[in-house]
This record gives sequence, structure tokens and C-alpha cells, in this order.
Amino acid sequence: RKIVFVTRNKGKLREAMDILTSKGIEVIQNSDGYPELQEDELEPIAAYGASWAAGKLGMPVMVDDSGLFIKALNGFPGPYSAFVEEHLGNGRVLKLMEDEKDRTAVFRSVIGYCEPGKEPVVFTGTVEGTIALEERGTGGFGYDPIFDYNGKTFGELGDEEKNKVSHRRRALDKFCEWLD
Ligand code: ITT
Ligand code: NA
Repeated sequence: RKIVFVTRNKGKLREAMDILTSKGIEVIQNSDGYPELQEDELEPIAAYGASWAAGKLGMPVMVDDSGLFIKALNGFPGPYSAFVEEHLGNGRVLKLMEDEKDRTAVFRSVIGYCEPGKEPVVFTGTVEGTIALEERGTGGFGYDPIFDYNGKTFGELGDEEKNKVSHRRRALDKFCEWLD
């Protein structure tokens, strides 16, 4: 089985490839992009994106809309995660968290899948952790160096360990169950 993954994010692509290849699914990247709705939740963004891209490309497609939701910041950056990563970066997020005692955060990944002419389906995966006091580790991508999971950041874990427990892993497991 082959799946077209519409994304421009190399880190997401690499992880989805690792996870799906181990399940016997070949991943093909498409970097055309898709319009992202302004919503508080990731599910409608992924559903609309998958539906739009399936219509545009005329084939079944998968998208992954994801983000980091920090409790003390009322869920920020959440759906704005890509913008914040690009324009502010991990250092500025840590600065916002300087005086916060509650460092709880959740990574969410929503896989959207759609076949042309059909309704999109979405699968959500989450993983809970805390925002580290400083960046640690060089693995992964994006917010990984500041996301602490059981004492190690996702940046310190390395791809193999991260891919066993990540939000993306959990969402892709649900997606694959649905595919079977
Ligand atoms: P697309 O082309 O797939 O849309 P994107 O990077 O714009 O790529 P999103 O809109 O879903 O993706 O934004 C998600 C943001 O959260 C982005 O900055 C990612 O780097 C970050 N992110 C998502 N999953 C992550 C993970 O597993 N570890 C660290 N950061 C992650
Ligand atoms: Na995006």
C-alpha cells in the first residue's frame, strides 16, 4: 500500500515514513501545500486540508496538522505552532514560561485522510509532558528540545524512542487500524 502525505515539514515526513514503513506502507511526499483554516482545534484544519488536497490532486491523501498546547498559556501556541516556531522559536516560548509553576503541555497530532469525492476522516494522537527549563538534545525537530517526557526531552530521546510514544505515532496507529 502507498500513501501520499501532503506536507512541507521534513521532520514530520521522516517520522511518518519511519512509522508507516514499519507497518508495510510506503509514504510519498507531496509538497504542494493546502489552505489552513483558522480554528482553535486541529481536527477541522486537518479535515479541510485533506479534503481540499484530495480534490486538488485527484487521489487519496493524508495530512498531519499538529501542535504544542501549553496549559499555563491557555493552550498556546496550539494551532499557531508553526508560526510561533518560525517567528519566535523555542527560546521565546521558554521565556513566556519563565515564572510558570505548572509546566504541563500536550503535543497533539491530527492525521486527516481523504479520498476524492468522499468525506475526510481524522485520527488524533496526544502525548503529555512538561516544558523543560532549557533546550536539551539535538534529535527530532521543532519543539522537541523543550518537550520533556518522563525526564528526557524528545530532543534527547532519539527518533526510535520518540516514535514509540509520540502523538504522531498514536494518531498513525489509529489511522492504520481504520485502514485495515
Ligand atoms: P505542513 O506542511 O505539514 O503543514 P507545518 O510545519 O506547517 O507543516 P503544522 O502547521 O502542523 O505543520 O505546524 C505544526 C508545528 O508544530 C510545526 O512548527 C512543527 O515543527 C511543530 N511540531 C509538530 N509535531 C512536532 C513534533 O513531533 N515535535 C516537535 N515539533 C513538532
Ligand atoms: Na502548516
